[in-house]
Parts: sequence; C-alpha cells; structure tokens
Amino acid sequence: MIFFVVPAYNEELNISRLIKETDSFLKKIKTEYHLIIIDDGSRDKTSDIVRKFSDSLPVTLIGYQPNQGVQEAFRRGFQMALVASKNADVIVTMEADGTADWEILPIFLKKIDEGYDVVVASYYAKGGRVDGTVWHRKVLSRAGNLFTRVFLPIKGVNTYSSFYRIYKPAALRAVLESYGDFYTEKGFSCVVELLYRLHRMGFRIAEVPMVLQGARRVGKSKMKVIQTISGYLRIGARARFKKN
Ligand SMILES: Nc1nc2c(ncn2[C@@H]2O[C@H](COP(=O)(O)OP(=O)(O)O)[C@@H](O)[C@H]2O)c(=O)[nH]1
Ligand SMILES: [Mg+2]
Repeated sequence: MIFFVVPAYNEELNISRLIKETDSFLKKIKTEYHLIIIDDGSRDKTSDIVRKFSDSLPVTLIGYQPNQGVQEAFRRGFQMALVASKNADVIVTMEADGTADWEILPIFLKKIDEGYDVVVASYYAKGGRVDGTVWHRKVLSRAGNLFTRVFLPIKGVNTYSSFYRIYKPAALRAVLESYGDFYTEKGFSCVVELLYRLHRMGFRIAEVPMVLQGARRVGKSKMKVIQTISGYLRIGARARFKKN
C-alpha cells in the first residue's frame, strides 16, 4: 500500500488533475493507495474539489483554517499515514501542482526493495534538471543546493529540497521518537531538516534524477523566499555548532 501525503494550498487549478493522475497511475501499476491531501487554510475551492473525489476514490481530506505553512501540512499528513501504515507500506510525498513525474514512482519502489529507507527526486543529480522556471528561482534553488551540499553533506544526495520522496514508515517513526517531531523549521526548509535528521540517524538515502517541468503547474509558486533562506541558515548552523 502506498500512502500519498500531499500538501495543497490554493491549488484549485491543479488538484483535480493530481487526484486523477494518482488514481490512473496506481491502477496502471496495480497498487493499492491512499491519497491524503492536506488543505492548509486555502482561500479557494481546493477542499471542495477534494471532497468531491473522496466519495468514490481512496482520497482523504485534512482541512483546517487558517494557513499555517507546509510544515504543519506534512506533520498532519505524516501522522495520519503513520497511524494507518504497516512497516511493509511506503509513504510518498509530492507537490499538488502536477510537477511530479509519475515514471519515477516505480524507481522509488525499486530502491526501497533494494534496502533504501528514503529516496528523493533530484534535480541536481546527473540527468536531472529544472525546466520552465523563472531565472531568479533557479538561482535561489542552486544557491540553496550548494549551501546544503557544503554544510549538510549527505553522500550520494545532490538535492535536499524536493517534496517528491518516498519514505519507509519506520524511518519517519524513528525520527519522531528520537526528536519528538519531524523537524523544527517552518515552511519549505522543513523537508531539508527532515532529510538531514534521517541521515544523522543512519538511514540509507538514495536519489533518482528528475527533470522538474515547471510549465506543468498552473498558478504561482507559494514558496516564501526569506523564510526558506533563513531556515537553511539555521539548519546549517545547528548542524555545525550544536550537532543535532
Ligand atoms: N498545505 C500547504 N501546502 C503548501 C503551502 N505552501 C505551499 N504548499 C504546497 O506545497 C507544494 C509546493 O509549493 P509550490 O508553490 O509549487 O512551490 P515551488 O514548486 O517551490 O514553486 C504545492 O503542492 C503547494 O500547494 C502551505 O502553506 N500549506
Ligand atoms: Mg511546485
């Protein structure tokens, strides 16, 4: 069983496509799934659209107001998936905006079978790329990537920020038990902190190259630039000086 945990904030233009694509791909590979979508205080029709599908498909909406940031969405989604999952299941996170490449999912599953605990989609691995994004986002993303590789090195991993990942439930449970939470950071840098904690705990992490098709998303990016940069700096400083 694959549990999908997908944060969605004002994604009314993308969310029905995500649900339909999930259902058709999982049918194609004949795998059972449960799609958990976390609407974190959207001011559009995201929740209404998800609810329409949840009668006929294995789709669950977690919705609340007001917007708290992607860390709260992942936290609630992980908690639900961890309660429902057995150790043989897997948890996949992805963006709601339709930018995830479905062909990567079977490769994720293969890597889990090979014994990896976490696998991330990687734009900066050989064969990966970021397409169709404005230049200042590319520069920022590259700078963030360089920062993590220098200050938080993880062997064999070139991208720390992608939301598209697969986790063994036991790995997430172990982080929760050891640290009391998945991360301390708010916003997009929480996934960087989570990956680094998993690495510090000795879990095996692999990556799969991915071309990010920025043009597939409809609507604007929701990343908060200043919050994300300061998050990276704090994670780097903690890793360097406090060793956690
Ligand atoms: N639940 C929740 N999801 C968010 C929030 N901000 C962004 N997201 C979701 O996180 C994913 C990545 O956001 P996106 O705007 O595509 O960022 P980008 O790809 O880095 O430009 C999307 O699925 C968004 O809907 C938030 O505050 N709460
Ligand atoms: Mg996106």
